[in-house]
Amino acid sequence: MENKLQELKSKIEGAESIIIFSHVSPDGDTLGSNLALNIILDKYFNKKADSVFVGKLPNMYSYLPNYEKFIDVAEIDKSKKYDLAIAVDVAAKDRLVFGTEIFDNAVYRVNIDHHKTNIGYGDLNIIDAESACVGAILYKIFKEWKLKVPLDAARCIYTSLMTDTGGFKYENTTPETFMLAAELVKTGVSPTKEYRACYETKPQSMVQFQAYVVSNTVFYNNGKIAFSKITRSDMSKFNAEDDYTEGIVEVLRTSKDVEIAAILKETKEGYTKVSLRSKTKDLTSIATDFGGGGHSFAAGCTIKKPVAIAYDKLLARVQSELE
Ligand SMILES: [Mn+2]
Repeated sequence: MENKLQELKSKIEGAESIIIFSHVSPDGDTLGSNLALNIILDKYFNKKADSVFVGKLPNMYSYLPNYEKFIDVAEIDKSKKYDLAIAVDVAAKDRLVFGTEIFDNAVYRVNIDHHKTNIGYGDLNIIDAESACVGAILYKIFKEWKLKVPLDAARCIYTSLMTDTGGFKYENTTPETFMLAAELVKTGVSPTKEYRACYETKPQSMVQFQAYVVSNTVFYNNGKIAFSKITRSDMSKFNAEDDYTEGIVEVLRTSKDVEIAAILKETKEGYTKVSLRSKTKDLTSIATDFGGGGHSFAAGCTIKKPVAIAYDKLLARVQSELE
């Protein structure tokens, strides 16, 4: 690990141009990590990196410092050759979608992640599946480099930690999680402010949309399975943005007997984007069967079939897992 961090440091120092990638359908960890790293590169290495997102940037994280600096990867010239590309929280290279080419074109590629399904697609791979979030990996790296993490970067890392642990309650919540949270709060981060900014600023239509999706839940296998689907017409009825689905699958899991919950959302292309959550079963084999990936209790995939067909296929697969 020490060698890897030395390697990363020297690549940063030697790079004239740096790009930092977040994954498609960005969450709090990939965005928080991206901005935290950017702030550190600026402050301690005097490097102005391009922080990029793929697809659509959700509104719910707009309270993060420097959020307005995020660049849509589609606006970057595909032939541009960066000296250094760093992907944060990107479980598989295809999660960069149309950013993949720019990532591949870079002179040196770094993959910093905590998904156990990550195969190590970078020239340098810093993967710690034990880590609650990528923000926590970065914090360790910064400490290793003896850098004092400033408040704005600490806030970004706090969001990584808070969102990837579901507000300090998922299975990845460990003593280290709270120790890191304590350090960040000591730096000046306000848990109340960050929580409110992240989770209690939903548009009214989002609250109503989420309630609607939850009310459509169908339970199977004596309540062990909970499925709900979302079509594009449901979305347009509520003027729903793509991030309106954030957090719904966790609500399905709150039902007493539920072991596996899934939200199936129709994409613009007519495919089906699946979010899976579980209390006890490892979901990674289900997700990888459908070309996806993730963590044991939180995984996802996109099934290239219409929702109705994907629904039946996924239900059969989930039922077989519970047998
Ligand atoms: Mn993550």
